[in-house]
Amino acid sequence: MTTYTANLNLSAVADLLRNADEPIVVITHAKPDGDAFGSVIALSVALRSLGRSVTPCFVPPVPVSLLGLRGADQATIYRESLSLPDAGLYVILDTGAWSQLGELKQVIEPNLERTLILDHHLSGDIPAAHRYIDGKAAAACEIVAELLEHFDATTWDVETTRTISEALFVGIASDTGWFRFSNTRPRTHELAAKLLRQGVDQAALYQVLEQTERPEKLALLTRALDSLKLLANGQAAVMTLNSDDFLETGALEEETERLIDVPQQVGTIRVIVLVAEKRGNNEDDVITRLSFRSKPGEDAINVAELANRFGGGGHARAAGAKVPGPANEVVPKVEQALVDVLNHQP
Ligand SMILES: [Mn+2]
Repeated sequence: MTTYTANLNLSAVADLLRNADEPIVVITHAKPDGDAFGSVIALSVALRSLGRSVTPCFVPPVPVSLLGLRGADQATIYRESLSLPDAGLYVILDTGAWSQLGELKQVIEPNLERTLILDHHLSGDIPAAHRYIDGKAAAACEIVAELLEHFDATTWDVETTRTISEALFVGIASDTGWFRFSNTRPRTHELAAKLLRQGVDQAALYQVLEQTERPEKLALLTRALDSLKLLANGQAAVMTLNSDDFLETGALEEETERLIDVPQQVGTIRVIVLVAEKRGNNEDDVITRLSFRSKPGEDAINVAELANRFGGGGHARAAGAKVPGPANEVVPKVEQALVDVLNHQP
C-alpha cells in the first residue's frame, strides 16, 4: 500500500462493528503501551456491552502497571500454544505496521479482507480492507472515544462506564506524556475533561502508571546516561544500551520506557535516539531497537523520516525502528544519519 489513509468514516466503522460476524478479535501492537492497552480495552468493553462477542488479545510483554488497571482481566495474553478464534472481523488498534504485530502477523495475513485498522500513525503497511486513519489524533484512544459516540452509552452500567473512561484516559495521558507533547490538541483536553467528569481519578492513575517502577529501572537509567553521546554541537543525543546492560542490571526490555525523555532537559538537544540491543538464544539472533524523539518547533526534525531510513516509522516527534544486528554495527549508521539530517537543516 503506497498510501496509508482512511477508506471509511467513523459512522461506517460503527456499522461494521455492529454488523460483523462474530467473534470480533481486537488486537494491537506487541508490547502494548498505555494507548494500545486503553484503546483495546475501551473498544472491547463497549462492544461487549452491545452484546457482541469480543476477544481482546495482547502480545507480551505487557507492562505490569497496565495489568493492574480496570478491564485488564478481560483480555487474553497471547502465547504460542494459543489459537485465536476464527473471527468475523479482526480489529487492529494503534498500529498499521506488520513489523509491530509480532506473532499475530500470521493471524492477520490470510484475513486482510476481514480486518479493520483504527490508527493515528502516519505510516503503515498492512493493506487491511477497512481503514480509519487520523494522523491528527493524539492517541488511538481519541479515535475510539469519537467512535463510541456512535454507540448508545446510556445502556452502559456504572462499571462499564468506569472501565471505558479509565482506559481512554490512560491512552491519551500516556501518548501525550500527560498532556505535554505537541500532539496534545484542544480536543484531547476536552476528552480528558469529559473523562474526569465521569469519575476518572487522574492522580491515582498517575501513581499507578508512572510511580511504580523497580529499582532495576534506575540502574538502567544510569547505564543509559553513562552511554550518552552528543553530536553536532549538542543538537543530537544518542544513548546506547547493550544486551549486557540488561543482563547486569536485571532490567527488562520494557523498562527502557521514558528513558529517552531525560536528555530533553538540555537546551541544545533537538533530537534523541535511544538504542537498545536484544540478544536471543542463538549467536546470530540479535536485533537493535531504535527509539527516536525530537523537540517541536519551526525547524523540528521529522523522526518518522529518520526511522524510515532504518525500516521503521511512527510520528513526526516520536518514532521507532528495529534493525537486525548488534548495536555496535547499528550505532555508527544512526550517528551518520543524525549528522546528515542536522547538516541539511538551518
Ligand atoms: Mn498511540
